[in-house]
Amino acid sequence: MEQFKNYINGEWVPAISGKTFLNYNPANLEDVIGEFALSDKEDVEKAVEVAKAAFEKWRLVPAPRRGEIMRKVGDIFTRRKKELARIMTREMGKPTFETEGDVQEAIDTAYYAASETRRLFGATVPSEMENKVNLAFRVPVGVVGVITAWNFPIAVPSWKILPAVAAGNTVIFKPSKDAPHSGVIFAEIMEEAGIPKGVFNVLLGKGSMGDHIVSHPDVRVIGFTGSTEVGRHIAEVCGKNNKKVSLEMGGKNGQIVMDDANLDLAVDGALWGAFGTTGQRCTATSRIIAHKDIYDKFIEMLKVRTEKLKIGSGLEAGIDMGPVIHRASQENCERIVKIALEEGGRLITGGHKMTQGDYAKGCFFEPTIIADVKVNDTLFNEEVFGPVLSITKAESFEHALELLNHSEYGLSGAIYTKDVNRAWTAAREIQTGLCYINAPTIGAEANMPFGGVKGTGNGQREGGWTAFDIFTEWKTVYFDYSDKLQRAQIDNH
Ligand code: UN1
Repeated sequence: MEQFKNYINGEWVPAISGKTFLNYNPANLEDVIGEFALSDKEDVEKAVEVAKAAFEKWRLVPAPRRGEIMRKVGDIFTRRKKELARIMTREMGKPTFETEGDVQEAIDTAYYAASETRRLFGATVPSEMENKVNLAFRVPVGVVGVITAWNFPIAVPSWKILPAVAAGNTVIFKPSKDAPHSGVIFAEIMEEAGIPKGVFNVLLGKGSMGDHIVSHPDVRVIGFTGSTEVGRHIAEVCGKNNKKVSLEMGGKNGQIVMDDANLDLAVDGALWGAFGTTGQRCTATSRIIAHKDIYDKFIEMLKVRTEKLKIGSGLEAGIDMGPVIHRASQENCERIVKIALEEGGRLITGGHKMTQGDYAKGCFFEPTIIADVKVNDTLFNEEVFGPVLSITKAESFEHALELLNHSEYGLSGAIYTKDVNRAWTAAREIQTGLCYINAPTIGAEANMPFGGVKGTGNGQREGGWTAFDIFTEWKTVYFDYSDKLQRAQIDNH
């Protein structure tokens, strides 16, 4: 069986304890991907020590030169895109056209980070005194801990790792235990691009190891994508230790379909938003809020299209939707469907685990639609992270907005309408970090701020120029060339 190691200080090393764990293909649990280093506290200590030492040199490398490495990272991802997509699909399930998109997002992020190293603008500001100039510029923070989920195993890590490294920080990356091979790939690519020893390190392992990264006093920033429960815990630990932290957590994203919408387009959007990535995106569409005048028609149109989706291993050609990530997730989909029906939901299609023939070997769940879901029902409120979509009837535009905003989360929201006034009103009123007009709730681009309000995040934004706010601090410099003592707030008043 293939063995996969940690990447620390430019070396491939087993966990200090020698322990390992296995990872499986969710489309076929008989397919074992490999044996991975199971890191623990000692491995974290070693990685932080080297990352801390490497920071002292890396922070002094001119940013545009750091950017040259980012550009090479983009070139290597481009060269390996198709090959990597198959590796990623094997370990996390989504079809290869999607994993290719995942790699493309990292390519876009790499080139963006490279170009940003020639900007990283600061400010010069007039001083209130003579012969004095005030400046503010960005400086790297130190060692950054990156902890991510498995659903975007290359793209989401790239959103954090590449701006962090480009800005002059050093990184310890803990990929998800369900996508460790992608973490290994990230290290291979950084190594080939010429990243200096210790600047980028990968520790494979489980959640308890992530805890040691979060609580280590020399890790100064945490970038996290994952569950709300874990994110809240991380925020507490970081709060106690005065660490910067960026959290990207749950979502319960809604798509409004108004009576004047282009219904074919709205169906396309719902289908892709709800069942793309098997509903396992933090941005996935999990609630449709449809105006009463098109409610029945929309449900019928969506049902017909949903039943045509081809389900199977994402490694096969022509597959629209792969498995969910593991058995527990399959059970969870089954549980939530049962509750939704008990609470009065109407099953339109799907609703079951797929257990016939080859499906039995994997973790497949039918694309599921449940209509007549009410505002206080469990399915309307609980994040599923699977292919289970609810549909709720809205009496009016105002009611649709009210329903959409009825959520503890606030990541993404969408509206389909041809009415420009309603579209702009919705863009203002929808309480989410991402808002789409006539487009699905998924599909963020690498050069724009990404993140959510309410229970989804903690006010930070990854993506685009805003990612650099997470991974830098402002340094204010007062440069006095008057050759005399000038007292602020006193001498000029
Ligand atoms: C995620 O699900 O964690 O906007 C990220 C999108 C993708 C990123 C999703 N570009 O759906």
